[in-house]
Amino acid sequence: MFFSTNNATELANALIAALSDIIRRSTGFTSTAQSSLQVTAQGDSVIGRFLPTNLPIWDGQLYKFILYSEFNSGVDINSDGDTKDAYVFDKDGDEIEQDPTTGAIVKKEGGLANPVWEAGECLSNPSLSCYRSPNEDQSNKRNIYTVIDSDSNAKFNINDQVIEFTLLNATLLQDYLGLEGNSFCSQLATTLGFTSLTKLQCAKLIIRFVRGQDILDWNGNCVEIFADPDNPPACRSEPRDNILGDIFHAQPIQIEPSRLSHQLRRIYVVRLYLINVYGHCIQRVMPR
Ligand SMILES: [Ca+2]
Ligand SMILES: [Ca+2]
Ligand SMILES: [Ca+2]
Ligand SMILES: [Ca+2]
Repeated sequence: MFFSTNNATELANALIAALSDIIRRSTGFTSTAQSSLQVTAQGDSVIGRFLPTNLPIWDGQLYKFILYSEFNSGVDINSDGDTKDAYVFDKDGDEIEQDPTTGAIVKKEGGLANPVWEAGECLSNPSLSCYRSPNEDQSNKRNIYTVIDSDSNAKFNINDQVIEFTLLNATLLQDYLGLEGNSFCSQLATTLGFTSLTKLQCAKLIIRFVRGQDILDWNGNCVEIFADPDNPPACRSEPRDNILGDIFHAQPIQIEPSRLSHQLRRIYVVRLYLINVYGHCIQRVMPR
């Protein structure tokens, strides 16, 4: 984008046009996880995107679409004389693209794209078969892992243990949540109507939030008093409507199962770095 200006008014208009273009582009931000291996084989495509809003956390989505490679099929789909092109299709088999104005992922022929799945929806909507509960005592719980300095050498390396990011491990996790030397826990206590919270209680509330519970009652359906910080009412332990948050600072990585491994064939892993919130790497495993 280039603007030529001769006076103050034209310069002001040019700046407004440039900033408007930035805003328009930012509403359509996507990051796509595709490696060269996936492009040369017919497989899947995972696309993360977010929508900036005036809410505390921006709404993020993680879509799975179908990646189709001319190279793999040997068919020159677009009849341009080579078999080097790749396409992304939705669940209906329609080619998709991103609307340059709204940022929405749409069918090229028109209408919204129909993804194979969208991870945020799978984590929020109990009526879907892909649903995973934010409550760790449920059989269909989300599997979230992090790493602690288990050998206490003040470094994170291959010797440290992966542990589940659960209330059960709150005592081990609390020192990794950055709760000391700041007013976060006292602010959280005030927000929730408590006079104070212990560090462990504060850590447990964060763990519940990260797992996807509506601890802050963002959907506003609470009528019960939140009397005991260790026992939130159902209206605060239910899944949030928007669990993923923005994916701007995350790097979705798609790891396909080995074609030789029957046991792993039903499993794929999507890894999200929630470094914009807590500075910790969190992994999630969901069934295909
Ligand atoms: Ca072609
Ligand atoms: Ca081509
Ligand atoms: Ca260590
Ligand atoms: Ca609620």
